[in-house]
Order: sequence, then C-alpha cells, then structure tokens
Amino acid sequence: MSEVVKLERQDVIAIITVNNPPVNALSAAVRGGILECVNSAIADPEVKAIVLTCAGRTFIAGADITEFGKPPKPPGLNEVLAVMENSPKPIVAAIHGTSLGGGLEVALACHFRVATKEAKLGLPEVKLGLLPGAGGTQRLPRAVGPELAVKMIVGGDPISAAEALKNGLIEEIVEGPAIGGEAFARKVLAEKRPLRKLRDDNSKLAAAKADRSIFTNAVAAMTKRARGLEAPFAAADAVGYAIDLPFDEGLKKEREAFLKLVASDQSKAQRYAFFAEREAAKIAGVPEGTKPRNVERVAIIGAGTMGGGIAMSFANAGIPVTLIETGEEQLKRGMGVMQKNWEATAARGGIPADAPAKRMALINGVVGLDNVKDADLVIEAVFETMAVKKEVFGQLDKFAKPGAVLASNTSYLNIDEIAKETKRPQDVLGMHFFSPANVMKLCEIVRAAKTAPDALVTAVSIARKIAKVPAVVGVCDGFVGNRMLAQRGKQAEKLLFEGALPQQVDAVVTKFGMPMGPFAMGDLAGLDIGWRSRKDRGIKSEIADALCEAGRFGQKTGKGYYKYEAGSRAPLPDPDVEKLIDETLTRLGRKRRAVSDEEILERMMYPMINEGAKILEESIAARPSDIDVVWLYGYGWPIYRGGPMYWADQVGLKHIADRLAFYAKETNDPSLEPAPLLKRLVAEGKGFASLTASSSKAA
Ligand code: T1G
Repeated sequence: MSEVVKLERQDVIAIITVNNPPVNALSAAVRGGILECVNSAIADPEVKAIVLTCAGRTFIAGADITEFGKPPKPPGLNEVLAVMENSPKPIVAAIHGTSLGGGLEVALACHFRVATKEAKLGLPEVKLGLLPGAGGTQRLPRAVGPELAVKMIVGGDPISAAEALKNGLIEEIVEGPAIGGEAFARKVLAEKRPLRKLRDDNSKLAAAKADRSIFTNAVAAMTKRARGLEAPFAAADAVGYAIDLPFDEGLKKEREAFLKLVASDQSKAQRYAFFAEREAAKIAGVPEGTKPRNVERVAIIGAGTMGGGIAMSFANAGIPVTLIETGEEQLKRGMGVMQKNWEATAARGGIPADAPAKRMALINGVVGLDNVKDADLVIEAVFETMAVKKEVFGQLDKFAKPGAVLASNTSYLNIDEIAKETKRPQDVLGMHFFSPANVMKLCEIVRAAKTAPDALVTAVSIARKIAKVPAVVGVCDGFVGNRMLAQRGKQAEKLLFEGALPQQVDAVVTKFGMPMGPFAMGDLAGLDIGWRSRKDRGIKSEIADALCEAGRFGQKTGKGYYKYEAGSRAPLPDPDVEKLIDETLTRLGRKRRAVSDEEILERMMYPMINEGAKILEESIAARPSDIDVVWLYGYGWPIYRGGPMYWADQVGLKHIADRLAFYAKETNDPSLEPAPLLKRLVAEGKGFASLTASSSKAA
C-alpha cells in the first residue's frame, strides 16, 4: 500500500483507490502503487473481482507531465497495464470527472469501464505535442472503432459519458464511481461475464480493414487544421497500426513514435504552453489565498461587436447576463447578431440545435444604465474613446452596487484615468477581450494602480469560468499584446518602403505559423481605422494613406493591401497596389531593394521580443510566460513554438540582440536598439526563462 494508492476489500471485491491530488496524475508512485495493489488483489484467494477508482474530483487525468524530459522511473505504464489486462480476475474502472490520456489508457486496460454521467473521457496527448504512449492508439480503436478513435486521438477533445456509452467505450453510467463500480463488479461475477480484453477484440476494426477510406477520411478531416504540427499526423499513423498490425507490434510502434515526440522541440513547447497558461492565472503580488468576490449576476454595457461577443461567452458558459444598450434599436440589432451567430454554429453542428434558443434566453436585453444595480460584475464595452468611457464609469459609480467589480473592455485606454471617474478605484480594472470575443480565448486582465487584489482574483476566476485564458497585464498603451503588435506593424510598414510587397511579408509570417500576416490583418480590421487615428494625430504614413485616399479600406471595400473577389475573404495580390507603392516611393525619391525572407522574419519577430523585454522591465507583465500566453491565445502564435519569449530563448538572445543592433543602424531606427533587459540577459548568458521559476516546471 502506498501513500497515493490504497487497497481495501468489500468481501470478494477488491477496491483500489488512487489518491494523488489535484488530478490523480500517474506519477511513478501512483504507477507503482497500482501495480502493487493489483498484484496483491490477484494473489488474494478471497478476491473475485477488482475495482479501480479515484478519490478527489477526478479519475486519473493522465501521465504526470512534469515527469517528461526526466529519466523515466519504473514501473513503466505499459508494464502496469499488461498486468491489469492479463489479470485472471475482472477489473472494473470506475470513472468520474475526467479520465484523460494515461488515465483513459489505464481504463482501457481494464476489462470493463463504468462512469458517472458528468464524466468526460479523452486522449488529449496531441495537445501536448504527443500521442497516447500506453496503448491508447491500439486499444481505443478496438473499443470504439477507428473513426471515433481518430477523432478523439488526432483532435484531442474528450467525449461525454453518454457518447462513451453509445460507442461501447463504457458499459454503464453509474451513480457514485466507487459504489457504481462495485455494484457492476458484482454483476459481472453474478452473470459470469467473460473478461473483455480489448487487445484480443478486433471486431470493430473489420470495417476499416475492408474499406480503408473510413480511416483515411477521418484522418483527413482531423488534420485539416494541423498545419505545421507533427503530433496529429503521428497520432493518425499510430491508429493505422491498430488496423494494419497485430496488437503487440502496434504497441511497439506506438511506443517508438511516442518516445520520438516526447523528445521533440514541438512537444517541449506545447508542454511549456500548458503550464504557462496555468501559471498566468496565478497573480504575482496578490496575497496567497485571496478569495474572489461572489459573482452571480453579470451586466454588460454595449451590445455591439465586442459587447455581444462577451455576452455570448457568458451565455455559452451557462451564465445569465443583463445586456444594456442606450436604445431599443441598438439592443435589437445586437441581439439579432448573437442569434444569427448561434444559429450559424448550430447549422454547422457545432452546438445542439436547441442551444441558440437556450442561450438567447440567458441574455436579458434592457435599456438604461440603472439596470446594473444588482450586478456583481459589470463589463463596459462601449465606443473606444476616453470621453465615452469616463461618462459611463461616472454613471456606473452611481448605479452599481457596492463591491461590484467594474471592468472596461478597452483595448488600450488608460484604466487609471477611467477609475478616477469613480469613488471606487479599487473595484475598477480592465477585461480586454479579443475579437471575435465569443471565439478568441485570451482575456487581458488590466491591473490599475488602485485595483484591489480580490477584484483581480475575481476577474481571473470569472474569465476561467467562461473558458477564457486570463493574463494579468499593467496599464500602458496597448497593454501587452497590442503594444508588441504595434512594433511589428511599424516594421511591416517600413519594409514596404524598402522594397518588400505585402504578400511577401505576409507569406513569411504565415509560413512561420501565424494565422495571418500584418497586411491581411490590416485589411480584416479596416485600414480606415488607423487612417482616422493618424489624421487625428497629424501623422503621415504615405503608403497606407495613399491606399485609404483611393478608398481601399480593406475587406470592407473589397480592396486594401489586397483585392478580394465578391463574397470571398481570400487576400489576392493586386498589381495596382504594387503600382501605388512604386509611385509613392518614386515621389519620395526612394528605390526598392530585394528584401530576403530571413530579414523579414527577423524584423517581424525581434522588435516584438524587444518590446516584450521592455514590458517585463516595466513590470507590465510579471513573467515572460505571461507574454507567451497573450500571444498564444490572443493572436494565434503557433502553439508548437511556445510563444515569442519562449521562442526567443530557442533562437538565442545574443543572436537576437546582435540582429536588432544591426537593423537599428542599417535602417537608422534607434527604437530597434536592444532593450537593457535583453542586453543584461545576453551579458549573463541567460534566457528569458531564467526570470521566473515557473518556467522550470514547464521545461
Ligand atoms: N500532470 C501534471 N500536472 C497536472 C496534470 C498532469 N497531467 N494535469 C493538471 N495538472 C496540474 C495543473 O498544472 C494544475 O497545477 C493543477 O493540476 C490543476 O490543473 C501516457 C503521455 C485535468 C482537465 O493532457 O487537461 O497521459 O497550477 O488548473 O482546470 O499516453 O488539468 O495547481 O500547480 O488544469 O480543473 C495527458 C491535462 C497527459 C490532461 C483539470 N493528460 N490536464 O482542469 O485544473 S500525457 C492531459 C488537464 C499522457 C499517456 C500520455 C486539466 C484537467 P497547479 P488545472 P482544471
């Protein structure tokens, strides 16, 4: 018996309970404990059947990710699972919470599986740049068939207990896991059910053996968005081994593929990202144990694009909101957009057909700011000018109840300024969602000078509750993400003046793994927004201004840096743009030069990393990994590259500093001079990872 795995007997039933908080991860101690208890139960002549269950909030949620990259400790998981599967006595896995990764692989090596109705079962290894490494790719196709197995293993998303029952992954849905498991074990004994070893059951593989397109079509569907990633393709190949090879051979090839991935740069980056996301939810400088305020009622001000998207995020999480507008017309329009969005998703099968109506019912649309009076959290998403924000917060101070958290969704305005409009600056902070707010996961939680610790903890906790990824940032122009993006945009503009074309710059950035380049992004957002702001500030940007003066605002006018065919959002290079650039450069007496892709990549990424260093120096972000979380979840930074600061450490800070210094001189741009922190780290021979201990957990 070990500290983390206990064995007890209820007459002829042995109950093995894993207790390794917080998620019963399969550490070496857990693996050893399970093996020891299974062997004892098998050896005990009184025992006729065995139940494997877990204490705490969940069944085993996988291998212990912190063990990866370290020398493996015995027993190996495959060794434990072989003893379980070959047990002469039936073993029942009793599942609750989430049975994920190695956890589901343990359950698959049992002869029977039962689960509570809220349980979720999945093999998410691919999200860590891995594939199931303990038989999951060989046993799951035998349990549910290759098609669903590909969906679960290559996609990485769990299925519900109901779906697991329907597809034969579990035998029954039970009440409490241990009691249900024990009752099922007694049923197995009473009915003298033969042991079901998945390794020996090829019945569900027959169809795909006869018609391989069942498998290949499923793979094609699940790898459509896997551009640049290694694991999804390796995981799909491993399911193929289950169809093509005898079990033991398939198991061997799965292990080889797993070991290759676990050592890969991509998986190291994805495991880093997993922990970085969780670290970001721990707010630096907030006293340990600070509790969130109770949030039962939420009010959102503004039913425009952002307000509507934010309201949808709450309704998607089943949380009712009061949506406030200044007039019935605006309210009706906003509600209509939400209804349309949900109906489009339901039509695609993304949510159940009855979900749009259910979610619309959670949104109470009203007119008048006084409707915030019962809200525990108010999120303002009105027009992005300081004057309007100040007006709204002055009103909120009047109508909102004491202790309500007052959040602004501003993407760059000064929260300290906004807080001054209230007598309760301790309750004011930013919750900067990213458009489309019902889709993008990032929420920058902006900490103002007087924001109270528990207000911050409340915002982080509610963000996680609506399935967002929070990152706490400080007050400055653009906070973290947009402040770094501005540096990239500046260099992108300059590259056009030096001879590169929009399509060349964007191609380099998308090849790197970003979802789109700076010019396609500009066309999407609308070039007129920047044009108006430049005119307000008396700033010229010859090429961008020339495009706008020609009415080329981007997708909204069918032409911008690119041209767009009617009804299509695909950016097409436009010779007229090249002509406009040439004319502008001639007028400015400038000549185009050939710009290499390598220079473009360096000038797109290194200035952003330099700005990240300045953000850390100014404590606008507490950790380099928080900056990475912002870019992974707010801008689509490729997960297999970990984030800009993680990637910078892989490239090497000395190289980056040297190239920045070169471009600063070459293009006469002092803003490209390496930041003091960057120079210090180079001098000390360190990387950004040395700045916070958290990165070591993610290594
Ligand atoms: N290993 C180590 N620590 C883990 C962990 C894991 N598998 N899962 C979670 N944690 C920590 C997490 O860092 C956090 O720590 C705390 O537990 C609570 O997590 C052989 C090789 C289970 C759905 O990918 O998806 O099995 O911050 O904040 O929101 O084939 O955790 O408190 O210090 O996320 O309630 C496969 C990963 C592994 C599942 C719970 N399994 N975990 O979500 O809590 S690879 C996974 C999750 C594998 C096999 C392969 C979620 C959760 P701290 P949390 P949550």
